[in-house]
Amino acid sequence: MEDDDRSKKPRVKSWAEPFKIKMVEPLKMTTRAEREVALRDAGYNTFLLRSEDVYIDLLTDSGTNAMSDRQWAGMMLGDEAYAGSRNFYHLEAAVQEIYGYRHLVPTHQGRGAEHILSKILISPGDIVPGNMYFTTTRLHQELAGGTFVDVIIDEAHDPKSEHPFKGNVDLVKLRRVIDEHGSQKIPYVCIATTVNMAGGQPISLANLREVRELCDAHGIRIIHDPTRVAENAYFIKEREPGCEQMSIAEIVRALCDLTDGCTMSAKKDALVNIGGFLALNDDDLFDKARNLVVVYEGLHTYGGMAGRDMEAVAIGLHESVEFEHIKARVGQVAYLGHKLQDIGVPVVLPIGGHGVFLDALAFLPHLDQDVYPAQALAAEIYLESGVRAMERGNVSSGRDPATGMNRRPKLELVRLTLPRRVYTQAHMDVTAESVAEVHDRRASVKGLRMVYEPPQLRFFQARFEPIG
Ligand code: P71
Repeated sequence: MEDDDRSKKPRVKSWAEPFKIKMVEPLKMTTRAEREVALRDAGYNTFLLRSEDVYIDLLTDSGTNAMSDRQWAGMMLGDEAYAGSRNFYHLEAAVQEIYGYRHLVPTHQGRGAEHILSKILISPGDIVPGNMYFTTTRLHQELAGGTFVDVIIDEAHDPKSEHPFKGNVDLVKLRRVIDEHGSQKIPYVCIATTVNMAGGQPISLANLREVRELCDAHGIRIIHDPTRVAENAYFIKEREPGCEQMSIAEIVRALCDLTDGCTMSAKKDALVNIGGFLALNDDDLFDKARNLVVVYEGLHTYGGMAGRDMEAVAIGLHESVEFEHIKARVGQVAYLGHKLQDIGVPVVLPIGGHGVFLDALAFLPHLDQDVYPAQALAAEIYLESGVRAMERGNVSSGRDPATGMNRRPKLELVRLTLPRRVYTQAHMDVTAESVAEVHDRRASVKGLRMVYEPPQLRFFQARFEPIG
């Protein structure tokens, strides 16, 4: 009888990570008193904490991934020749096969590629439209004399909107920018897959096709930021009509094929600890990039990476488009996100590809944006449990160069970012419980005053003091 009952129950189909763990790194537990000292010493900025004082490190998914045994084996095959390293040719072949771009210029990480691209393509007075800013990308555009203009759909700025493709470009906004400034002033449109600052939100293939058509009509290039393109491809497979049967690799290739080149931080999707590249289809641009990379990064066959690093990136790129890998990766983020949502913590919806983003304005409605609620919330979560998160709000957004005022972005977020293949489901449970504890006493969380402010990318080194 009992057996019959059980057989009528719907079966839950569990899934698990497509790997087992071969090497472990012990974590240090700290007391609240130790964390109070560490946080004060760090000026209430989680970027300034020592990693040793952190229990679960969700600061970033950048360079914090666990490499596979195949990648480690590849490291042993590093060809550390100054010129013409074998590993460069492996990486070139991987980029050509997986992304489809013709020419590769290696760089030490993503911002190295952004620097070179911005110097080549942007002239003072130029306009660079994009689907939301990223901190380093926008800074390099500005340093080259350009101005970034946000053309992402409005829903991206609304943490509650459940639009399935919050990374989409608003074609009306883009058309307006082209009409206003003229195509000669627009060296390229910058398209990120997935959009980090919007909460890890994807762009659809259909939308990118429309962007391509519009850009073709005006002779404007599209430069892709594929730093997390595999996560974007997974969301397309799950959500975009007509794409259910496509493989992750096919979707990644389809996205890249709609663009003219890319600046890539290999520290995310490519499952390594360091690396990046610029890839271009145009022969002349490639020539210019190759000339500049030797000035700023290193010879054009290593660009700041060791041979072994390039080998690990080449192997990691192949692993990044494996379905079971990306399903588990995005699935773990969703697990944490839904757990927080169930507790009643305000999170950006839909849950993103690389992390769960807490809505600090909804979490701490008693704090004005100029006392940095997201910074204060990240500090409080660390204090609670040793979980390290990252501010992605008013501090990250910086000051408007024209007015000198804080930009006060619509999104005031704390990012709980998951390194790939590093933490377990139990770590996610502990994280959710820690955030829930802070949520219970949220009314007592106080704001912060900035007491040291660097002129550029201030979030990295800024220091704060509690108010009151
Ligand atoms: C992230 C990072 C690393 C980071 C960078 C700046 C501030 C805080 C943390 C880096 C990206 C990225 C995208 C979409 C280019 C870069 C730069 N992200 N594009 O999210 O997300 O790459 O770090 O290799 O130079 O923690 P780089």
